[in-house]
Amino acid sequence: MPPQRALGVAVVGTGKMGADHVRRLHDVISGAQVTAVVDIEAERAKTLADAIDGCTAYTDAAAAMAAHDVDAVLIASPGPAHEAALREALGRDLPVLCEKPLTPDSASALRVLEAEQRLGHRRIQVGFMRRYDPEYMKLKRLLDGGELGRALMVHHRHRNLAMPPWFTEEMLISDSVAHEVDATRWLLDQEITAVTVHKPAPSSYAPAGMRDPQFVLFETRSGALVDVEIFGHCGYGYQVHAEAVCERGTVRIGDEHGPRLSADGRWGGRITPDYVERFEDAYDREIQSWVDATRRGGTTGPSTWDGYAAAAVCEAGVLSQREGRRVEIDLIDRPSLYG
Ligand code: ISE
Repeated sequence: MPPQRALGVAVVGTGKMGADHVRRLHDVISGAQVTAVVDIEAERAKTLADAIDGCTAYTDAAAAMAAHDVDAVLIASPGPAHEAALREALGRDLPVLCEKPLTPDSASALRVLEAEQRLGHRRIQVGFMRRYDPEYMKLKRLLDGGELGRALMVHHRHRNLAMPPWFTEEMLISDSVAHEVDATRWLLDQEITAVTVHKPAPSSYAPAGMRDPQFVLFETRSGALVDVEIFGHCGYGYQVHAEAVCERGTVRIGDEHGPRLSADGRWGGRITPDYVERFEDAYDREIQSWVDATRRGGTTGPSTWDGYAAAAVCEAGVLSQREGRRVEIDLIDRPSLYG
């Protein structure tokens, strides 16, 4: 593709995230154009495509990827549909931004990893957008800078206002804690070796059949301990905090996101209702950097390896959640393609 031409992007899956990425690519991102939207619900795809000049609606991802005006693919369909779409894109050597999870389990993630290795170069960026959040980026820089010494522990808090009705207890790990899995691996620059899920007495507002909140403990290769409070139905807003405890100091992010107001003898601020608003600028940065790297002919950001490692940790987490025991994680050796 000539670098001066806008990158023609097919967005596969137009639910909450996919529709937001269509808007973002169309209104915010430079150097890209949405040329295809794909959804198994034809009407939904058509409504989105009709609002964008030069955009075609499809119900089949493979048909969209074969179109002459599609240079790259953004996959935002549900996790179980990712493997087929990823393999199709790799078969066509198309660059991909794949929303998390890469795939729902480590066996399917490994198949994708192997397909990309057969291709011989990286084509996939996984949508772990917290790596693009300004506060997370500052935390990463501080940890990498070394002035605080080694990180000994990290405390994560991940609270959602409420989950959609189809959200299961397993998804607290595979869909939500998946972010802390990636953030931990990235921030500490090492793999997670074991996971244990604890369940306190549930909130009386937890949906039937779901123990909510839960407390997850990761052990890492260097012996750091990392905990995650995951609360699916906290009822008051969306909050994501992280605090790294290092040898010579602690760093905490996520407490305030927005103006602090003082009035009527009180101070306070607003809590964002969901991740689309809380991480809006992270998503913008993530998609812009994918478009820029792709137009330069390269690949950036979290890789298929990161997607595989996260899938393996989440799988172990779900097992721990089910069986109430500590579960160790056994990754394959990291292939040379992924540094
Ligand atoms: C959702 O799928 C996300 O990816 C959000 O970032 C996360 O906070 C939420 O818990 C998940 O359900």
